[in-house]
Amino acid sequence: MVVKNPKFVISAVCPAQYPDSELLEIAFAGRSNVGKSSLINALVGRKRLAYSGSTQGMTRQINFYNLDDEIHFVDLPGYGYASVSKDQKSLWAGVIDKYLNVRPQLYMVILLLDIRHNPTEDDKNMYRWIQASGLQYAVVATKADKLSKMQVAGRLKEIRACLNIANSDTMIYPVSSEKKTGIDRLWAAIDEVIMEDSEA
Ligand SMILES: Nc1nc2c(ncn2[C@@H]2O[C@H](COP(=O)(O)OP(=O)(O)OP(=O)(O)O)[C@@H](O)[C@H]2O)c(=O)[nH]1
Ligand SMILES: [Mg+2]
Repeated sequence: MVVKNPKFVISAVCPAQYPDSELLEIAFAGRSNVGKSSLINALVGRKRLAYSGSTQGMTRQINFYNLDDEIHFVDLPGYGYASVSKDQKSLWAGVIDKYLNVRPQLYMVILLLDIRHNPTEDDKNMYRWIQASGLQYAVVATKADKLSKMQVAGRLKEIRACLNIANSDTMIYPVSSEKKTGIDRLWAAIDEVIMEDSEA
């Protein structure tokens, strides 16, 4: 979709604070610093709608964005952020798990992986959870601008192997929020999923 008017709705940590709305939600999940907020900005064509930055743990709450009253984008806090206390970590994990498990509006999860690194145990768990959930999903490899085209192909292969993704089924979409590459292709994939739903 071409987003005309993306708007921040609310930051939430518990279900009572989630927006009271029937709009379907697409959530962005992934490790801290992987580029979730930057990808949301790239997809909606705004520089600073979602709060992003080089300090890990920029997004500490669940941020909801309304896209033209058609859909909500949901920016989740990152998991696996090393430099916080154990208590803080389990608090954030709780915020993410709660959202994923109780929100009927949740329709699709975009799982982000840094193209330069192999998926961590947290990533693998998240991928397995998404698959088991029956939700729609897409896997995205971020920061593709940091590698050459040749390297991108090699890394995608490696990531597929780590996640046990057989060649034909799931696509992994390489993107660069910085250079805006792969964004149109990811939108096409999202649109296809939304379209399927409205036809069903
Ligand atoms: N080179 C490059 N840097 C990127 C890209 N996407 C994000 N970054 C950088 O990576 C850092 C983290 O980006 P964020 O979008 O804040 O990451 P996040 O996943 O939202 O992080 P948390 O909110 O901490 O979970 C920032 O310094 C971004 O500028 C990209 O496509 N290319
Ligand atoms: Mg963020």
